[in-house]
Amino acid sequence: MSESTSESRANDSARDFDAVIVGAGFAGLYMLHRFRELGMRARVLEAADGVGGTWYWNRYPGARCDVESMEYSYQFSDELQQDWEWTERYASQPEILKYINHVADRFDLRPDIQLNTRVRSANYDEDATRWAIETENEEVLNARFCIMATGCLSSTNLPKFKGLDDFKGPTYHTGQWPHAGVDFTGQRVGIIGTGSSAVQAIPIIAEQAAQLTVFQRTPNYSIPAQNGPLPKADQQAIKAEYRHFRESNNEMPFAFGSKYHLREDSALDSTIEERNDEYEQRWATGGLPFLFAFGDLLFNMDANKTAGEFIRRKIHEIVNDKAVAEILSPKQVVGCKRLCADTNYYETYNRSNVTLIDISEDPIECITTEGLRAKGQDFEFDCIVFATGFDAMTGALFNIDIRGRDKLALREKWSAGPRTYLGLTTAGFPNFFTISGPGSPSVLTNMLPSIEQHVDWIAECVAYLNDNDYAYIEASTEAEQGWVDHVNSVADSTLYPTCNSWYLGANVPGKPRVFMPYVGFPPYVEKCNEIVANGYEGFELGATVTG
Ligand code: FAD
Ligand code: N01
Repeated sequence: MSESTSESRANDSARDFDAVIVGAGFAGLYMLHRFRELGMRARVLEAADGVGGTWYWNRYPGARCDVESMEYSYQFSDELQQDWEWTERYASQPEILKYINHVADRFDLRPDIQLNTRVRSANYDEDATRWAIETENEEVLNARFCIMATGCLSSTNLPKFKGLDDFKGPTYHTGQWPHAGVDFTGQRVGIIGTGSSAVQAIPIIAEQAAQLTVFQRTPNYSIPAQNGPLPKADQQAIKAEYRHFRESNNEMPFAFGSKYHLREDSALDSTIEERNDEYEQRWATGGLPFLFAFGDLLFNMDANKTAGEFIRRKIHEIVNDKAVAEILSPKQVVGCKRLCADTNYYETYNRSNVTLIDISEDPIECITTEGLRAKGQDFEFDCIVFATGFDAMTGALFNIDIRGRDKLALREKWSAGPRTYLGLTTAGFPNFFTISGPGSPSVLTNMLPSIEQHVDWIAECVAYLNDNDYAYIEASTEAEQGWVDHVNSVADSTLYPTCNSWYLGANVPGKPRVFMPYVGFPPYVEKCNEIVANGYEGFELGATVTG
């Protein structure tokens, strides 16, 4: 055998894996850990130069989670959850990033994580029943399983504003924030967008900047987070019964908040006074459990209107200028766009250095060398912040040229909207899994338990294939069609599809209007388990070719 052949064989085996996992956020790290436990050889490929995913990229001022830290954390390891100490009710981005790095070290994951590696394509070879995953560094890795842990909110949406490149100052996207941070002191800053990222960033930028101008297309409902230090005693009390606490949260519709009362009655069955008392209490408690105030807020338009009226009244109480308060007052269904949780968001509009520009009727005309032009007026800035969100749920997947059987491209298959079975698999793509993919509860839940549930399901499925000598698993077209119909019909029974949200792809021009996540975490988990109990109902299991 020539030296070069043996060398290339050695390289081949170095590039042969049981699984390639794309993405080193919460999902990719835990998936790697589970493959290791199965005694399988897995490699994580990550575009960034560090682990953390969302929490690596989104370093804008004020970035933090709005699911409480004792809940927005892994539960797979009791030692980990007992050891780790959170400092605030809602953890900040630096603290979450520190936690993820701790997990990577604690479970010795780094040797199997390849950073600075963006995946360009993934092609299924039917004869070999293997995936070839190609990176932008021209490297090809082969694997039996291809797992996309690429994130629901990882592909940034930068609208194609005319003259985008003309601006002479720096521009920043909240989802790709410079690691060194940005000092806005004395600067004239323009910010576009008023979603969750902007709602967190605006109060802090306003404290630094000489002048902050906010361009708002659609106002969002925001509830005060009521963040603060997490008392040690509270943390200890949860740790003393962590398993029970996790179990109760996993029974909640959004996989969090079991310590807050989830009312089941209709908002319309209470008197106006009772209702307002309830909303007042929820406002004082803070954050997303506001939506637990009544059982029908996301199902009954009249019930939802009562919550909308309450929040609008609050905005008018907080914001001194009536005209500004009116512009900030959303008209859509509460919760239909993701509810925000803030610290001093509405209060910030009382500052003399903050100006709100309503662009709901007049879109931004163009970016100019000095700033931007909107409503026939030229605005001058030292820098511009784009808080314009993400091409959610499908964006990161479509950035990769993924091809299954017969070279079918995922982009083509999903051109009219994503089609999955359980949000985990898609017909025509054997041994290909998406963690928190479209058609799963994902972004409608506390994503940590959703991610762990997906990873555990995939790991158990892989173990089942191994134990029973199956070469591959693939969703059937019929099962997939049934699931897509079910996802749509559940969504249509709610108020979610009534406004232009990123859940529907409405924030990205040209994206098909399809409600992508699945509403209902506990029934979903039951369904996943039932499918397994029925011998992977709805899947085709391919037998191994022996010899
Ligand atoms: P990500 O963390 O998005 O990781 C995906 C990784 O894949 C990224 O590192 C990316 O670089 C990598 N990747 C993508 N494409 C490629 C490619 N082609 N090649 C190589 N690598 C690639 N959820 C909650 O439940 N509660 C919260 O409070 C909350 N707050 C959030 C705040 C912000 C600012 C944002 C943006 C999201 C928030 N989320 C929250 C959702 C959050 O995305 C998830 O909770 C979770 O972090 C997702 O983890 P993940 O591993 O699935 O994906
Ligand atoms: O993005 P968004 P985000 N011209 O899509 C506007 C999670 N998250 O980064 O509403 C002008 O919500 C757009 O306007 P409109 C959370 O799941 C969580 O803020 O489309 N404006 C909107 O105001 C969240 O939902 C936290 O009319 C344009 C804004 O940009 C998700 O990530 C924190 C425009 C984008 O808002 C995304 O949040 C941060 C245009 N052409 C993020 N295009 C927590 O607190 C878009 N906009 C946990």
